[in-house]
Amino acid sequence: MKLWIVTGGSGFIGSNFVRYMIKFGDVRIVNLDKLTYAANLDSLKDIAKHPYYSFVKGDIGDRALVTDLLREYHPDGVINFAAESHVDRSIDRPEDFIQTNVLGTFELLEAIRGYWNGQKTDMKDNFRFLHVSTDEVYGSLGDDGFFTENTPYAPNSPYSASKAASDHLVRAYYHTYGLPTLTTNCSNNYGPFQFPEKLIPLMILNALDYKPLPVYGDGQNIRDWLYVLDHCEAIRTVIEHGQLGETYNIGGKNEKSNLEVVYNVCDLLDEMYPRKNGGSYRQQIVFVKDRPGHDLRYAIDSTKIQTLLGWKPQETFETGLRKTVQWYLLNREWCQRATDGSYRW
Ligand code: NAD
Ligand code: TDX
Repeated sequence: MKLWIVTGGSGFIGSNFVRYMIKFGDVRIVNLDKLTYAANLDSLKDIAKHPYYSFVKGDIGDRALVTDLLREYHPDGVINFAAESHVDRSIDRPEDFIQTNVLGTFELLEAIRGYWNGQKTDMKDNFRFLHVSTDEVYGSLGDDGFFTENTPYAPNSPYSASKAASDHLVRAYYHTYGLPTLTTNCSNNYGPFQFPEKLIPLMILNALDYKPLPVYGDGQNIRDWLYVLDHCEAIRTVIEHGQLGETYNIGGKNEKSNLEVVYNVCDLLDEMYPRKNGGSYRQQIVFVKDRPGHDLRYAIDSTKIQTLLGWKPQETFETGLRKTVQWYLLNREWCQRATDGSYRW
C-alpha cells in the first residue's frame, strides 16, 4: 500500500483530498499541518482515528522535522497543499505569504532533495513530489482567451507572486537536481469545509446572519469555478499518471462573474432557507471598494489533463453550488467553530 505525506491537509482542499483518498481506500496519509487560522481539525474529525491516517503538527519550513518524517515514513510521495491562500490577506500583510509559500516551499524541497538523494534507485524512480498551485500565477485575462500551461507567468498580488515563486523553485528542482516533481495550476475551488473568508462561504454565512453581502467593485470580475472534489480527483490522477517535470492546468469551464455567483447563492438560499421576514437575500448585496490590483478574469484551458490523463470534472457549477449551499446549511456548528476567535487580523 502506498503512503503519501500531505502538507496542509487540515485546510479546505487538503482536508477534502485526505478524506477522498482515505475513502478511496488504497493509500496511507500522513498530514503535516501547521494549523494556522485557516486549518480546522474538525474538518477531518470523521477519519481522525482511521488506521490509514496520521496527523503531525508542524511547519513545511522546518527542514529537520520534514527530514525526520521522511526517514520515519519513507513515503511514496509528498503532496504540497500547505500555503497562505487568501489574496486579501496577502495585500494587508504579505510577510506570511513569503514565509510559507516561498521560504517554506524551499525548505520542504531541500528536505525532500536531501532524503531522496540518499535512496536506492527504484525508490528514487517511483517517488513523486506534487506541488499544488493556482491559475492566479498567470495574471489576468481580458474578455477572451484561456490560460494554458504555456501562458507566461504574470502574477499581480503578493499571494500569486509567492505561489509563482514556489512554482519556479519546483521547476528548478526538477531541471537542476532531477527531483521527480509535478505541478498543478487550478482555478477557484468551492465546496464543503472552505473557510468563510472566501467569496462563496462568506456570502452564504453573511446571508444567513442577515449581514451585508460585500461585492467588490462592480461585481463583473470573472472567476472559473471548480468543485473541490473534482480538483481532488485531478490531483490523484496527476500524481499517479502525470509525466515528471510537467505542469497541468485544472479547471471546469465554469466562468461566472462574481455578481452572478452571489445571485446564484442568494437564489439557492431563497429556495432552501427563505428569509424569515420575506424578500430575497439579494437585497443584502452591497457594492464595496474594489480589491487593489483586482484581476479581471481567470479562465482555464484544461485540455492537457483531459486528453493526456483522461480527467474530467463531474460537477457543473449548478450541481456543485447546490451541494455546497446544502452543506453549509447542515453544518452550522463547523462554521461557528471555524469563525470563533479572530480569523481576521
Ligand atoms: P487553506 O488556506 O484552506 O489551507 C491551507 C492549509 O495549509 C491550512 O491547513 C494551514 O494550516 C496549512 N499551512 C499554512 N502554512 C503552513 C506551513 N507553513 N506549514 C504547514 N502547513 C501550513 O488553503 P486551500 O484553499 O485549501 O488551498 C490549498 C492549496 O491549493 C494552496 O497551496 C493554494 O494556493 C492552492 N489553491 C487553492 C485554490 C482555491 O480556490 N482555494 C485554487 C487553486 C490552488
Ligand atoms: O467579500 C468578497 N467580495 C468579493 O467580491 C470576497 C471575499 C471576494 N470577492 C471577489 C474577489 C474575487 O474576484 O470574489 C472573487 C473571489 O474571491 P476569493 O474567494 O477571495 O478568491 P480569489 O481571490 O479569486 O482566489 C481564490 O482562487 C484562487 C483562492 O483564494 C486562491 O487561494 C486560489 O489560488
